[in-house]
Amino acid sequence: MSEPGSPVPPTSPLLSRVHTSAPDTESAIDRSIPEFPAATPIDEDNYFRLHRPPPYLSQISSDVAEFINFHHRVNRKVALVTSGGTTVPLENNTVRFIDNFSAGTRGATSAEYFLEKGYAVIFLHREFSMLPYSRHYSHTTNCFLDYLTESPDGKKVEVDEKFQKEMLVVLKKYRYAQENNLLLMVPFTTVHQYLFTLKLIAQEMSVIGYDAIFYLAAAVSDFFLPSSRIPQHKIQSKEVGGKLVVDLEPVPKFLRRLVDSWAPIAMIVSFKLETDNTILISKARTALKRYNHQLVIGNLLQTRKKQVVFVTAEGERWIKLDPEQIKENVDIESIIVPEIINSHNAWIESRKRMGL
Ligand code: 9Z3
Repeated sequence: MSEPGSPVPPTSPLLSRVHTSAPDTESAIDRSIPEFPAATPIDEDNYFRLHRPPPYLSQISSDVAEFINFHHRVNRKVALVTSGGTTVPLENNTVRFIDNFSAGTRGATSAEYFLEKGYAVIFLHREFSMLPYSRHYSHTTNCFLDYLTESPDGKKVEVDEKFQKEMLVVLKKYRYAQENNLLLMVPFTTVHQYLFTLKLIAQEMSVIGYDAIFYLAAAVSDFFLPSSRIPQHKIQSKEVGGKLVVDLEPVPKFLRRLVDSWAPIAMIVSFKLETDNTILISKARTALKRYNHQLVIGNLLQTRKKQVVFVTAEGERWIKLDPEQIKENVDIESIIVPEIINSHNAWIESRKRMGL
């Protein structure tokens, strides 16, 4: 959360005041089509057998195992926070790819609140999307140079007096997380890398059982181009007759495999994104039933920073920022995450009672 009434950096004259990241809502995709079925063990076997794992996966595996063991020894709970959009490459030597809008704000902000509440966080994020702590100064419409000034003697760079207080708070939290090995950054870019890495991390995390929470905020593509059909080199316009027709396959819905097989004792929270408010709750409820996990958080593209709806087996509950909180720039994640941590504690108690 930004400090209430904290100074707003001037928009650099070099940056445009026009924002291009939000397209015309009239052109939003109609997602009222039925959901794809949950992935079966056969779908899982096919996908992970027919696609080559990313070459760096063993490096990630040892980093994750070390991180989990480190926190397991002191009984610290671990949150896997996924964040940002996945790409769908159209060529192996990728010039063109399909992407989505997600900047990773939800994930990066939520990770900060999990850390604040004493969790260790594995941050599975789209490379170059928002990161916990640095998000306060990156990806904004303000240039980071606007936070800086020259020292009076003109020999050094200093943080502008106006931003000292707020930046010091962020810096201390960042350093604390770093020095105590509380935050492990794991990147992905493509949907394929995301899926391989999610499965790997889930399996590594199984040693901590119910002390693990999965907070799946990444915007994962619903469609992809299987490796058997990806051309090796840049698609040549003359070869496709001047028209590019993209024929994508549905991405298997591995959330069910996560719940049933990869992390069966952990608490799992997924997000459901829609653009049409009339279908949000029913789609979230369908996802909850289909994947059989603990919580779906529904949100609309247009209002996701101000309101979300928690959908559980017991019912649904909205969390909405009030006008005062909106004015004060309260992060909605500062409300979402503590609520989830309460549910996680209840989840742990219920698992213990079952003797798990
Ligand atoms: C979300 O719904 C996230 O809240 C947002 C956050 C992606 C909207 P930003 O990065 O946006 O802060 O700009 N994430 C999940 C979206 C998703 O792909 N869900 C799947 C689905 O809807 C289910 S796992 O089918």
